[in-house]
Amino acid sequence: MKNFERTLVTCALPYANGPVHIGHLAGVYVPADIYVRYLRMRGKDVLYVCGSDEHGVPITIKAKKEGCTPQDIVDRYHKIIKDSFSGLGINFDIYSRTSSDTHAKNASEFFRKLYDEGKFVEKESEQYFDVEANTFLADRYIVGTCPKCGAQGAYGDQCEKCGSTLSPDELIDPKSALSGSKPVKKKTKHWYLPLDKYEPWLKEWILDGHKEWRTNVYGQCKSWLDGGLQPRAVSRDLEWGVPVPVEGAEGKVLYVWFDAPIGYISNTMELLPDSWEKWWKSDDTKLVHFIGKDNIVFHCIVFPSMLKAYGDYILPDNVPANEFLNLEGDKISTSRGWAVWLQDYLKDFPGQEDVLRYVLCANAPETKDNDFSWKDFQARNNSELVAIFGNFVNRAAVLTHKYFDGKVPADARPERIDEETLAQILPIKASMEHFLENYKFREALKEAMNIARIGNKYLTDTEPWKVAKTDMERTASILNVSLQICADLAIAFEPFLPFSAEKLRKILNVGICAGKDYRAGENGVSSDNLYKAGDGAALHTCISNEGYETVLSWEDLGKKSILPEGHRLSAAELLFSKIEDDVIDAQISRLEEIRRKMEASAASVAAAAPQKAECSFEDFEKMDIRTATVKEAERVPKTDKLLKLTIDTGLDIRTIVSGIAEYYSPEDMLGKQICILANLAPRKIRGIESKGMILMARQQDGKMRFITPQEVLSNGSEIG
Ligand code: B3M
Ligand code: ZN
Repeated sequence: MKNFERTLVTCALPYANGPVHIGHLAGVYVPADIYVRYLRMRGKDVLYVCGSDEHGVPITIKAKKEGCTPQDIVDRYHKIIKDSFSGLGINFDIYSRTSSDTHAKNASEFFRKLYDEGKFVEKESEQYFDVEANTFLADRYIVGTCPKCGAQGAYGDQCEKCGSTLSPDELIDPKSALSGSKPVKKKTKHWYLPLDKYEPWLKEWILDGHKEWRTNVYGQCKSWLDGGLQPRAVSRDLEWGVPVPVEGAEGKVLYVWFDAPIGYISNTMELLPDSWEKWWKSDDTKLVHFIGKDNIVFHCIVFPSMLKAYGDYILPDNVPANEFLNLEGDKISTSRGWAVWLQDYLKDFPGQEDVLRYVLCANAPETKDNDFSWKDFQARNNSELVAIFGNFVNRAAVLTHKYFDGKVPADARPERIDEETLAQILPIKASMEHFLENYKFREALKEAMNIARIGNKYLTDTEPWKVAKTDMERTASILNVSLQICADLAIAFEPFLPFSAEKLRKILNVGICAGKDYRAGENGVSSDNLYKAGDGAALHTCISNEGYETVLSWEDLGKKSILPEGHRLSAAELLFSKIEDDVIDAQISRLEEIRRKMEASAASVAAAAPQKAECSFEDFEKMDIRTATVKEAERVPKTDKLLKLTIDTGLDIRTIVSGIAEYYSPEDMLGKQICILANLAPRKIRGIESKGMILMARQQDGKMRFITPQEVLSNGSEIG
């Protein structure tokens, strides 16, 4: 393995069209944060870059819906997302945005260089155009019936109901989402990145060169590459985005998936205008992209091809993409509200940020989709964090205060069990390092938790509260060992549970070497100076150790006597608190409410009969639909279903036989105004000539109801 001098960690840029939820966190941000914190503890030079992805059609659609500008939308969500990340202890060195000037400049320059060097292919194609709105329609702007599941409101690129990937041409009865009109095909010109040309190189680079990538990532790349790559359009006919910097490209912008990954570079430039290049253009930099599985193709195939086309950029060393996290057994869906939003969590569980970090890492969908459930959340908190980790630390600290005045007692009378216990920790350190460096964060967390288990068991086995009655020297040793294990926990959990690790350090009265970061401003983690653009390549200490005599470091983990004899502790404090049933029940009932709504809407979509084949306006005009009034009504003898109705149609008085006796009695119909198809060819039913048909609506439960005008109209009024 190559020894890199520095590591550049990027996290997928969240779309600024909605807040961040637990799926995003488990997939991308929690693992990235653990990785960065760990590397920094090991003294590595790490830059941690993210920002909002502020272009793309969903943002413009949302703006239209809300009657505001796309800029209003991204301003709103950029702030929400940025604040909620920092609320969870995710402190990027920079969290900028793709609507920034730096980015517009950088992304255009990137495109322009490739354009000038002839790296694109120009192609004309036919695309849907909305004549009423006078604009080309991005795939997202075309809605229609899904050819796969029959759901209405499927988008030109995807059906959200069944998840199928679609192309606008496949939609049944396509309509413009802008005007509702039927779009027409029109010629337009775009620039394409000829991915096919990069295919041999990609095969060598990924399939031969990166066999160590996660199976899901490698597998997806392989299937794309085996399937053969096609040129990809890198421009769109849209107004919102980075304008295509080429003459004659009015009304065209860079495709969001072309500009967004360049955003990683732009944000680095913004933070470190003088030294950004060493992060992106030096072989000594290890580039790691944290993303969700739906972004694999863009980060493993498209963006690397762009970087390769440009030249002198480095390529990712790894792309540890996670699978998806489900919620209570169902796919997270932002449009349906089936999600747990970070901002809500932070409000509902103040002081319990780490519980979410813990549960999302413990259940991280690293190798397969995984599930988040509130019951599991509660169980992990109550029976792991509280009962094992918190309980151990609390017992050790409280007993030290009780028997030894809050000072680390001397290891006065060691026994074999002490050594055996402590000896288990050093191998844990090694295996945590192995797991963390190989992006296996769940396993690493399990190992950290094992330290707490070891501590808990040690106390249960040695029972210092009993020994203290007869043997203070032995009690001193037991607590000394226990406190060393507490210090191990403060080190091991720093990457995973930074808030609790900090609490624990306060109890133990120690600092920690948490490394350096590139945030501007003074030391410390006050949220105000986070994310500000840096004033040069200033390197800061993540955590201030001022005032501490003892400062822990990763290298101390598993060592004997991390805390020296006589070291004074601060007051004991509970690290975690129990989460009661009513708190969990409130979350569950919120979700049940959403589930009820989802099911109701799913049922209505499923039950609505599919639309019939298209008819022409002329077809429609042939039908003479009129208002009429029922003058007489009687059952047709020997039938269950038929009523014979005498009708005043305004044209004549006539007879219609109708199959509505199941739903209406003759009395129900008498005097009612109805709608009829007047010119239906006459038919004999049970020997009675029926002239016309009564218009009925068949509901989703199968029941029929006649159609009546909202107010009484004159009979014979034409409907159409
Ligand atoms: N905004 C997509 C997503 O959140 C996208 C990531 C861009 S990373 C350059 O799934
Ligand atoms: Zn569908």
